[in-house]
Amino acid sequence: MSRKRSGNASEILLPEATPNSTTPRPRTKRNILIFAIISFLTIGSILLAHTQGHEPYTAEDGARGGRYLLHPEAHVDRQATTITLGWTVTSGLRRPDGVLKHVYLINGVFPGPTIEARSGDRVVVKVKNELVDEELSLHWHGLSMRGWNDQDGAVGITSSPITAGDSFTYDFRIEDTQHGTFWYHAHSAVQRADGLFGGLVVHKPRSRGSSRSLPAEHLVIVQDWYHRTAGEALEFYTHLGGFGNEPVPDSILVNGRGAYNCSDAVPARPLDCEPIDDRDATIELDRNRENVLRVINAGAYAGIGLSIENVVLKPLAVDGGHAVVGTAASRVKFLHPGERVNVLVEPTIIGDSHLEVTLDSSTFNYPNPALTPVHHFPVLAYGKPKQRRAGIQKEEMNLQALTSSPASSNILPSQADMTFVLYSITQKLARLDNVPHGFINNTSWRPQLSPLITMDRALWDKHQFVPHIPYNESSPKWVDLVLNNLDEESHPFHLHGNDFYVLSKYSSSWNWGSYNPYEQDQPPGGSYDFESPLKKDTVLVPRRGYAVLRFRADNPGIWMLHCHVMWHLATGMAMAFEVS
Ligand SMILES: *[C@@H]1O[C@H](CO)[C@@H](O)[C@H](O)[C@H]1NC(C)=O
Ligand SMILES: *[C@@H]1O[C@H](CO)[C@@H](O)[C@H](O)[C@H]1NC(C)=O
Ligand SMILES: *[C@@H]1O[C@H](CO)[C@@H](O)[C@H](O)[C@H]1NC(C)=O
Ligand SMILES: *[C@@H]1O[C@H](CO)[C@@H](O)[C@H](O)[C@H]1NC(C)=O
Ligand SMILES: [Cu+2]
Repeated sequence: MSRKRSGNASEILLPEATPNSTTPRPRTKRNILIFAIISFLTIGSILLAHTQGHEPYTAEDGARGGRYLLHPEAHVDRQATTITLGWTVTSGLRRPDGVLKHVYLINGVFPGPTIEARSGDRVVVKVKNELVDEELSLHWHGLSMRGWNDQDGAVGITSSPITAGDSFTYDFRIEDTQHGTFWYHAHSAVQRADGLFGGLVVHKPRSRGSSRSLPAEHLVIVQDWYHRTAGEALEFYTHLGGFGNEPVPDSILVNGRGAYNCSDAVPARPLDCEPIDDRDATIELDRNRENVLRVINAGAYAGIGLSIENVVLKPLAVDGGHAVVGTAASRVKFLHPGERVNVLVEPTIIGDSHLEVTLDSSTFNYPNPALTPVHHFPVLAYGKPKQRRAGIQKEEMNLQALTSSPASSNILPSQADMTFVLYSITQKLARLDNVPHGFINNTSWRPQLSPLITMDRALWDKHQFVPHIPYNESSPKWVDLVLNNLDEESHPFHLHGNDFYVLSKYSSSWNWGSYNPYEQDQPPGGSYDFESPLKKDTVLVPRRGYAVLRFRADNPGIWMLHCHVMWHLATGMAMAFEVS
């Protein structure tokens, strides 16, 4: 490993054999490149200044086109360390897909810098809020935050937002047992949907002397994208004519970049749009190695499907690195907001190709003529082809039907110690001015002024639904959540601070499909899966149905459970559990 200082990282990002590196670059591209290099060096020096002599184990790849090549080699063989970062949050006008929009920037980049770490690292991020009149808070999605509940970033639950002009230093340790694809994002207002997020990859340490070969790892952050601000989109959902119909996105971004066809704009909503005619590769496959994509759905609303022309994708792991069984398929779908999947690209014999990203438009409640729900992103391959073309493969892989690798569930007891039955629904009630609100057990969440962890339970207001789970260090409780969904649409629910096993999922075609184990002898979805339940932190709870989630309440704190659709979270589909 010849990588000594952050400046060298740029070399890693520019593989020597980039296929079209001999073709002259058009002026705009060169300017972008120069800008990119300058930003890279600037950020690099900021990082250096903050690392107190440590090598900064981060990839500031945001500045290098759409490619987020990861660096497992810089993390898997080293000791755990402290990663110290300094971030300044601002907002600015950008054209992620050609359409001008105000987006959030961290150290000048959108999406925010990628954090790469290994299990056991301590992460210290000093965040300076330089937004005008806007508070913010960051959440570390999927990390257990064991012992660091107050760093979880959930405004109103665990954290006070950082007010404009102020700074806050997040400080937490990644557990030795955690590795996988994570991300961080704003957990304040609706800022996540305007780009206040970034990737967080925790590499699994390689045992001493191990020669386990490392794949080329590519971070692929996929999201739906709105040309209006998230605030305006929320207004549309709650008041302006949308009235209960979730705003339908306009575009698709991968790693913060897209290419909107300006002639798709509709007269009703004119856009400041400049065609993007020259795009760098989103992914550069290395033909000499295995290639793994770490895919995150960082979007606000839509599920996403993925394919790469001429290759098949084999799911390896979901969410926080939990291994899955899945055959390779030409297309994988659908990954919902908050979910992650690692896929192996087989084979890599291809020449130049493209990544096709599809939005799950089946959930859209009205047509958006401005949206083309399928976008293509350039994929290049370099190096001598070694791998053979794979045999006949499945056409499509349903990510929602994956199962875990066997033996992952040996520790599951046949019965939980506690069972919570929950009902979630979106309603427009006259007493709430017919504005859609999300409810869980008749409670619509709203952040309280002070975070719950700082207040006596008696002072929590009526918007807080927070069942208590007694914590006993020597015998923590196994808890079942029977999460019923009374809506016509599915909701991707995320539990902070805990992974859970998905014991059952069910959707009814004729009734509400609910399950209450206290009233029904048999679950309508059949018996629970104890053999190979998926372990996750974000799960799609099917429409008119339910999911049964089992977790071990061994992590004291107040942990939020909420729908990860931005519009549903913002209108109250959230609650929490107090483990104490
Ligand atoms: C953009 O859309 C127009 C109208 O549908 C079409 O004619 C044109 O080919 C598209 N441009 C690109 C670059 O796809
Ligand atoms: C939620 O509401 C249902 C129905 O009223 C009730 O059976 C259940 O116990 C409630 N759950 C909790 C955790 O209070
Ligand atoms: C739900 O909550 C509202 C107000 O908080 C209350 O008026 C209503 O009676 C509750 N409904 C049920 C079924 O508990
Ligand atoms: C905690 O669990 C242990 C082991 O089951 C038990 O002996 C002990 O009494 C429990 N403590 C409390 C406070 O309940
Ligand atoms: Cu939802």
